[in-house]
Amino acid sequence: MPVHNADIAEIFNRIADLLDIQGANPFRIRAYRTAARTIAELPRSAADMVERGEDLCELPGIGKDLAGKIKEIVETGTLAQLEELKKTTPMELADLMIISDLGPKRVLALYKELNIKTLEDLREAVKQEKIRRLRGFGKKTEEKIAESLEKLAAAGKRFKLIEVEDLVKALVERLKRVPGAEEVIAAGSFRRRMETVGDIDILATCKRGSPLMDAFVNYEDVREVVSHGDTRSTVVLRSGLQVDLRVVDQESYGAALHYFTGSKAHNIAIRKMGVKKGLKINEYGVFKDDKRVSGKKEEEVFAAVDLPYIVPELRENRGEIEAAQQGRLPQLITLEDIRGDLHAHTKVTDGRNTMEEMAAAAEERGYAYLAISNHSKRVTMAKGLDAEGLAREIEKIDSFNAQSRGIILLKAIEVDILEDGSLDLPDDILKELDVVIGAVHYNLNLPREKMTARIIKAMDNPCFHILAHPTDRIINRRPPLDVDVEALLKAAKERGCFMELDAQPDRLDLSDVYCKLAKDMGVKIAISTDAHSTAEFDFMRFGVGQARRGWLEPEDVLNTRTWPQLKKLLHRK
Ligand code: DGT
Ligand code: CA
Ligand code: CA
Repeated sequence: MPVHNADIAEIFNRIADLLDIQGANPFRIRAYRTAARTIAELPRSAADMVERGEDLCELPGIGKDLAGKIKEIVETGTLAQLEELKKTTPMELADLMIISDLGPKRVLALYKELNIKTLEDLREAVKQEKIRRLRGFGKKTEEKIAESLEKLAAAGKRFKLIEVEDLVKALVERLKRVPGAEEVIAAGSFRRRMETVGDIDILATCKRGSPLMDAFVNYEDVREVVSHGDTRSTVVLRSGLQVDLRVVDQESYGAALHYFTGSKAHNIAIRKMGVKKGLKINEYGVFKDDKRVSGKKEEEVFAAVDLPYIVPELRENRGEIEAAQQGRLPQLITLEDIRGDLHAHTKVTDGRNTMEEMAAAAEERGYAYLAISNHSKRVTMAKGLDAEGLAREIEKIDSFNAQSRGIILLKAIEVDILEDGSLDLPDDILKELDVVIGAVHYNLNLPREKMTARIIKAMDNPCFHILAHPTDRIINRRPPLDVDVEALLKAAKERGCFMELDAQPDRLDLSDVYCKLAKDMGVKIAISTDAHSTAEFDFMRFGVGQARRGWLEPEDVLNTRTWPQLKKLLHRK
C-alpha cells in the first residue's frame, strides 16, 4: 500500500484537529500542523526517504518524535496515537470544524450536549432548532451554522492542484505498468492546469484483453468503486478524490483526448465549427457522412476545422479559437523562461531557511537573481522587520553580493499596506531597496471603494513596485478582497507599477482571468513563489501554469528579464 505524502499530512492534521477539540497544549497542536505542512510540500516521497533510511530530522519542523511517527505511518499505514485519540474523541468531529462558526470548543460542546458527530447530525439539529437552546450558542449562531451548511452543500469540494498531483502521478504510473496498457493520460481540468479540479478524468488505450479496467478498480488507493464497466469506470480514492477512467480505441485516442480535456465550452465551440463544415466531431473521432475521417491524433481534430493546435491551458473558449483562426495564438511562457524569483522569505521573519540556503537553492534552479523580501513590522506574528532590522538585512545582502560569483540577491521587502494606504516603513529606508512589494494583510473587510483607494494610495508612493497577491484570496478558505481589480490595473499602468502572480498553490493570485486582463491593459506581472522554504521554489510550476491559462508570454512577465533589464523596468520616474 503506497503511503503518499498527502496521507501523512492528513494524519497529522487529524491529530492536530482532535488535540484541538480536546483542548490540548497549543504548541503541541501547532507542531503537528507544521509537520503536516512540511510533509505536504515536500518535493520527494517521505515513504521513499524512510525506505532508504534517510534522516527525516533534517526536514524543517520534524524532530525525533515526529520522524518516528512518519516512519510508523509509512510502515503501518496509520498511527497508534491516532487510534487512541479516536477512542476518546470521534474522528468525524474534526469534519465539523470546516463550518466557519464552529471552533474546537463549540464542536466539543455540540458533541457532549447533543451527541452531534457528523455534518448530517448537525444539519438535523439545526432543522429541529436544538442548537439555539444550548448555552453559548443562541439563535444567531444557529442561523449562521445553517448558512455555512448550505454553502458547503452547494460548493462541493474542489481539490487544489497540489493536493492531487502526487495521487494522479502515482495512479497514471500504475496503470501504465498494466500488461497491454498503451496510452494513459490525465485529461480534464487537470490537464488544463486549472487551479482546482472537481474530479480527475483519465483516458487510456490498451491491447485487447488487457486487465486495465480491473487494475483501476482494484488500485490500492481506491476507497469506493462507484461504477465498473468495460470502457468506463468511476472510483473514489481514499482522499475523497473521484477519478473516471475511459478506455477508447487507438483510432479514437486524439478525438477522445480533445473531448475529455475540455473545457466543455471549448468543445462545443469546436463542434459547432465542425457542423458548419459538414463534420461530426465527438469523442470517437471526426466523421463525414458517418464515416470516420480522422481522430487518432489530437492535432487532427483542430486540423479538421482549419485550426492550428491549441494548448490545453487555453481551451476555455475565452478567445483562443478566434486567436487561432487569426494566427495570433500567444507563445506562452514556460518554466525555462523564468530567470529569478522576486518574492521569498527567510528565517529572519517567518521563513524556514537562511538567506544563504535560499540563495543556494535558487542558484541550483538556474536563477540569476532572488529577491529577499521579508515581512515588515506590522506583521508581528511573523516578527516583521522594522527600519533597523531592514538596514541590517541590506548590509547582509550587500556583503553576500560582494562575494557571490553567481546569483545576485535583490534587496527587497514585503511591506504592509496599512489601512490608510501608507506603507509600514519610512521612504528613506524603502529607497535603499531594489524591489518594494506591497501587501495587504490586515483590515481585509473594508468596503470596495475604500479598499481600492487604499491600495492605489500605496502605489502613489514612488518607492512602490509590485502588489503582492493582489486579491488576497486563499483557495477554499478565504474569498478575494472586495476590490476593483481593473481600477488597480489601470493605476498600476499609469504609475509604472506591477502585479504579482503569487505561485503558492493555495493563493494563485492573480487568477487566470485577471492575468489576461493585466496583459490586455499592458501591466506586467511578476510570477513569484513567495517561498517560505527552499522547497517552495518548486511552486513556480503552479504560477507558470496559471500564467499560461492567463495567456502570458515571456514578454508580459517581469522575471523573464535579466537583472539589468529588470532594474530599468523597476526604475520609477
Ligand atoms: P472539473 O472536473 O469540474 O474540474 O472540470 P472538467 O473540465 O474536468 O470537467 P468534467 O470532469 O465534468 O468533464 C471532463 C471533460 O469532458 C470536460 O472538460 C469536457 C468534457 N465534457 C463533459 N461533459 C461534456 C458535455 O456535455 N459536452 C461536451 N462537449 N464535453 C463535455
Ligand atoms: Ca474533471
Ligand atoms: Ca469527470
